[in-house]
Amino acid sequence: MTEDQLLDLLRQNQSGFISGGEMSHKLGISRTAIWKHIEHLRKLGYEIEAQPHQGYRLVSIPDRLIPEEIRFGLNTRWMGQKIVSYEETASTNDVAAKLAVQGMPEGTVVFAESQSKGRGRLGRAWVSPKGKSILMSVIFRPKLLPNQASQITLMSAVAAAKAVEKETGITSQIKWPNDILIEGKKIAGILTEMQAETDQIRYLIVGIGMNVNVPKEALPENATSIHIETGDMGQGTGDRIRLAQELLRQLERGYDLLHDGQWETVCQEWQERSILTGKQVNVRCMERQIEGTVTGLDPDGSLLIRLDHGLTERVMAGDVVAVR
Ligand code: BT5
Repeated sequence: MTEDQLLDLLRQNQSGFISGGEMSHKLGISRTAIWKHIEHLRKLGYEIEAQPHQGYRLVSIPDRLIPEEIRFGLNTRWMGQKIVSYEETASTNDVAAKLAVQGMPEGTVVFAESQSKGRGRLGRAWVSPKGKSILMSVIFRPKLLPNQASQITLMSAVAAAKAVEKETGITSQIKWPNDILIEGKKIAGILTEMQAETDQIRYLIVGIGMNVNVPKEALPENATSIHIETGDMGQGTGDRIRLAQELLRQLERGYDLLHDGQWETVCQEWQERSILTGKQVNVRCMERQIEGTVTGLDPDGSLLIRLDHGLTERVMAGDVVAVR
């Protein structure tokens, strides 16, 4: 894409200026076309200085999850080949579902700077002040049975935890099924939604909300953000972008593992981070409360709970309401 190439030229010459003539020659487009692209990039939030007789210089990039920035240095094979981004939308999961119905491929990603109806499970709200979080949804078309879909949620939880670890050095934990925690406080949540027939998943959307630069006062109790945890990190332009890119790389890796039949590897990475394994828990599952000790994960992604009288129960979905 010409605009990406133009941005690359600006990036390569960031310490000085590059003339309109040189860019026009290298990209094979007119100087007027160059100027139009520069104007478009400025509208996206790129600060580009222009000097007569010298040309253009990239001063700063926008702190926005836009395709131009996510694509740069992403290095994935199939994840994020198509990226759509919004300043505001109701819910990125809804946009992704619409795109999936229209036939968009696996790995299509939707980002938003804010959501007017961001949601968690069971109609709960997801809070996100504008431009401070990662709000994204990914389209998958897994060759799994609908009752194995939680494998994807758990894989995504591992991906989110690993991305946080890699980019910030902070250890995070996973609370089944979909919470990522730092020191017991929620930093990210995952909402998996799908369209399926009895024996086939048509598409599955993984929505991830991650608090990056969100201040404490904008979050519910028991929540935290990368900025709160690290103090200095998460401030600068680019951190959300780097985190989002790592998240996409980890999702690609995890999904490939599942695709290659390596659930055991994903499961092990999950167990290493699970705060529930070995704990006495109380799980609310539909109308029931189940109490017992968490022993691990079933290959379909269910939580295995050994009840006090010795039998093991598999819990497909629910909320852990108490941990001891
Ligand atoms: C979740 O639900 O944790 C899944 C959240 C998924 C959000 C993403 S954002 C992109 C995509 N588009 C959407 O519309 N959704 C997805 P659940 O386990 O039900 O947790 C919801 C609960 O987490 C709420 O009831 C609050 O208590 C808490 N919560 C809300 N906003 C939060 C935040 N920013 N950080 C931490 N906790 C939050």
